[in-house]
Amino acid sequence: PFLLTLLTHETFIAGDCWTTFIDDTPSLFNMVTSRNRAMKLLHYFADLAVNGSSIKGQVGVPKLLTEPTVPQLHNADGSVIDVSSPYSKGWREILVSQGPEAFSEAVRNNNGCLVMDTTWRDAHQSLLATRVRTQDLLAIAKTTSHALSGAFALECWGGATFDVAMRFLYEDPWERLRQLRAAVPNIPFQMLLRGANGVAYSSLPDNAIDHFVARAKENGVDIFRVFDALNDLEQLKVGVDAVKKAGGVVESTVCYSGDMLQPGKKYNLEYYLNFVDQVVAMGTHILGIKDMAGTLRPAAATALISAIRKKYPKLPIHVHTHDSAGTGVASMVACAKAGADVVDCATNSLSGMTSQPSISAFVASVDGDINTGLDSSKLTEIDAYWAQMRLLYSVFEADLKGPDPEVYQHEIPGGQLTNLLFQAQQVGLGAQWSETKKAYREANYLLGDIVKVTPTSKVVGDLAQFMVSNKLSSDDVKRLAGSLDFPDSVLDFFEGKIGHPVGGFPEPLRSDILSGKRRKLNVRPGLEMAPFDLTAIREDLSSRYDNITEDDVASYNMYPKVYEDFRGMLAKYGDLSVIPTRYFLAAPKIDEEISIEIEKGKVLMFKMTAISDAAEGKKAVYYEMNGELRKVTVDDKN
Ligand code: 3PY
Ligand code: ZN
Repeated sequence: PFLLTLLTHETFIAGDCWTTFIDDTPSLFNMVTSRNRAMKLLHYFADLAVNGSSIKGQVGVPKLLTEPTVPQLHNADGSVIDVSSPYSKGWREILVSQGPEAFSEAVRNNNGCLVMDTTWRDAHQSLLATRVRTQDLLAIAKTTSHALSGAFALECWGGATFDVAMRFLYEDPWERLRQLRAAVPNIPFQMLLRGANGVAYSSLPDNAIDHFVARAKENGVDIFRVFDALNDLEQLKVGVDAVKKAGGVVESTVCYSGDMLQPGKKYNLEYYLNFVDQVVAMGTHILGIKDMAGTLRPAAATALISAIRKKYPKLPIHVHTHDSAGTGVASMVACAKAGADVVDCATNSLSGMTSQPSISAFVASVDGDINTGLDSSKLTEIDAYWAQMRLLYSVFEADLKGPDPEVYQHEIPGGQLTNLLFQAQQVGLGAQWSETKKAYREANYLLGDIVKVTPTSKVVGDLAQFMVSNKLSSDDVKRLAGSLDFPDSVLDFFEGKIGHPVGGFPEPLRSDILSGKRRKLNVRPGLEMAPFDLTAIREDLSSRYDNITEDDVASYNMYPKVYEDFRGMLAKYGDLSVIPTRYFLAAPKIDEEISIEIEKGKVLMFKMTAISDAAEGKKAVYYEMNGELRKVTVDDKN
C-alpha cells in the first residue's frame, strides 16, 4: 500500500526530478547547513520508520498522542502566575551570596524539614530507565522555579543521567545542565557523584575526578551528594576532596544497608555513628543518608536520625529513600520528626514504588506539624505535566504493579529493581523473577553482605543472574569457585577494583575465584593509576571532532566509547534533541504533518508520504519537507 501511495502521488506522477536527492548527490551536503541538518533529521525519521526505535529498553510506542501541555500555576487568590521568567527567590540566594558554610548553617537553623525534589534525576532513573529528555525537563523548568521555590534543591544530574544522555538520548549532558540552570536560578541543583568513580562504574585517576567536578560546578551544580558503593571512606574522600576544591556544597553520604535494628547485623547503629564520625572529621557541609533500596523503616529511621542528631546537633542531615516496599512516606515522616533537615521526594506521578515517596503525600503527612516551605496546591498543579510525561515515556516502564515487601530480604536498590524486573519480563518467564530475587539475596551473602548500589549492585545482580542461568546454589559457587567462568564485574570486585568492603573480602572465596586469573589489589584503585594527561586528551579530541571543550574532555574521560558513539550519532543524524519526544521514539505516520524547530526561528514541516518495498536490503522513504520532495534510502534491518 505504501508503494501505491507513492506511485499515485501527484508530484511523482508529474515526474518531478528525483535525481537531485541527497542520497545520489553527496555534493549537495555542502550546500546549506540547515538543509544538511534537515536531511540528517530525515535520515533519523526514515530509520525509525523502517526499523523502529533503536533505543534500548523501548517497548512499543508512546501512549501520549498529543503535544504535552504545561499547566498554569495559580496564586492563592486564583490569579495566574506569570512563568515566562524564572522566579528569583529561593535557597540558592544564600548559597550564591554567602557560600556553602553559611548555606548549610541556614539549612540546619531552618525551622522545619525541607524537601529535595528528585523528579529530574532519580525518579525517572528508577521508573523510566533514565530516559527523560532535556526538552521535556526544560519545558517545565521555569514553572518549576516558581512552583518549588521553597525546595532545598532539585536533583537533576549525575547518577545514570550522564551516561544515558549520551548513550541512548544522543544528548550532551552538559548542555542539559546549562539550560536547566539558566531556567532555574533560584533553587539549588544537586547531583549524585559516585565518589572515586565520578559518574562511571569504576575508579578513575584522581585528577579526572577533580576535573569533572570542577566542570560540574562551573556548569551549574551546587550540591554534590558523594557516596561510595562499599562505604569505603578512602574512595569517598576522593570525591569529597574534589568538591571542596571546586567550591561546591559537600554532602558526604553513608549508604544505609539492610535493617540496622536486626540483631547480628554488621551495619548497625554503632557502624553508622562511627562512619559519621569519620566523615565529620573529613569535613562535610551536610550528611547524606542514602537508603537506596528503601529498607530504612520508620523505627530504624527514628533511632538512626535521633542518635546522629544528638551527637552532632549542628550537622545538617539529608535523607534519601526509595518507596519500593511502600513505607517511604512513613519513614521520611519519622526522619523529619527525629530531626532530619531535608528528605527526598518526587512529583506524585513519578513517585512511589522504586522511586521516591510522593512529595504531596509527605507534605500532607506533616501538615500543621512540620513546615516544608512548599505550597501543596502548586505541587498538584505542576504534577499535571508529569502525568503526561509518564504516558509519553510509558515505553520504558517496567510496569511494577505494587510495592514489593520482599525488598527487606533481597535489598535490591530501586533503580536496579525495575531494571531486573524489566529484563525478567523480556525473557517472558514469570518464575525467573522470583528466582532472580532469591539468587540476588544469596549472591549478596556470598560476596560478604556488601553495600549494594551502583556499581556494587551490578556485581550482585550479575552474580545472581549467573547463578540462575547456570543453576548454581551458593554451595555450588563456593565449591566450584576455582573453575567457574565468573562475570567480569565479579572478578573486578574480588580483585579490589571497586574498593574494599566493610569487614574485608570473604575468604577463601576471594582467593579461589581470583586464583590464576587476577591479582589482589589491596590499596584503593586510584593510587595505582597514572593521572590523565588532560591537555593531550583535549588535543586528540580536537583533532577528531569540532568544537571540543573541557566538558567534552570530561565526558570522554568518564565514557570514552560512549562519547565517541555519541559524536558518531551527531555526525550521522545531527542534533536530535530538537525532535519532540513522541517523534524521537516513534516515526510520524504516513501523511502526518509535523513541524520541528531545528534552530531558533527555523521551523521545518515534514510529512512522510510513502515507504517503498524492500529491495536489496534497503527501503526508500519519501517525504515532503517544506513542500519539496525528498527521498531517503535506509538499510532495512528487519
Ligand atoms: C546511581 O549511582 O546512579 C544511583 O542512583 C545510586 O542510587
Ligand atoms: Zn536513589
